[in-house]
Amino acid sequence: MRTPIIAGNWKMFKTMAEARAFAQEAKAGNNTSGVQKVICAPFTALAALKEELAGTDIAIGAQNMHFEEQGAYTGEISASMLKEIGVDYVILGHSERRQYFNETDETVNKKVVAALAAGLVPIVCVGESLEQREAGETADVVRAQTEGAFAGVDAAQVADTVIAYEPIWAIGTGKSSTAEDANETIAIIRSVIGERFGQATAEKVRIQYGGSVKPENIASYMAQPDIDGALVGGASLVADSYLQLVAGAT
Ligand code: G2H
Repeated sequence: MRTPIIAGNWKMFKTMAEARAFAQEAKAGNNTSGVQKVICAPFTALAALKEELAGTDIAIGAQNMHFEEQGAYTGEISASMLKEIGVDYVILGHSERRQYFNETDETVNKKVVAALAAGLVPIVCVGESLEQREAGETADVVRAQTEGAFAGVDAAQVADTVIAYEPIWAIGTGKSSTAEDANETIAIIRSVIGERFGQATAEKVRIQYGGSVKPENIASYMAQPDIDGALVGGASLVADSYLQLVAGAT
């Protein structure tokens, strides 16, 4: 059995003070077990969030990192810098980064390799655009992104990563994919992992759905056999809402 994982993706929201306030509320109401909880915050809020969440089972994650260990890369952050402040997860290849910051399957792959080498768990995002979906290309797109992201990675390491299937047309739009459609694509991603890395890896790797997930619809996704949790943007910004999502994942 795979432990469900509910990861908040705060994107470019919340100051350090706001992150502390969230953490205090989340800590006070955190009474669901059996779900892995992660908050992926902006870099500037990570240390404060870690401090506030010390002693809880809520882990912290970053939303990006550079693939090099160090160097003349102005404005960038490395995996070991994240690890040093207690970060355990890192979102890689989110569609917003692919769209606005020129991330490619190749850079995502380099980041996956670097994150794993530093002991971070990558949350690798894949997903098709509306145009690709309408052209019937969903399976090909998620296959290429999945194979690209994990090229050259050991099966044992792939098994411990998290994949987030986020159809681009469902992100922040209020238009969520139906649970059945999301499950169908997630099953394709799982079969790609199986072909490349073996059945045991496919059964172990956790695959989340992401895109307009809310407390009201989380249960429908969790009822699907291949969906192991959610990567949640907007609805993860309020502590009570995040905790409802966690409760809905059990
Ligand atoms: C998709 C998701 C979080 P939202 O990007 O990764 O955001 O839940 O706001 O659609």
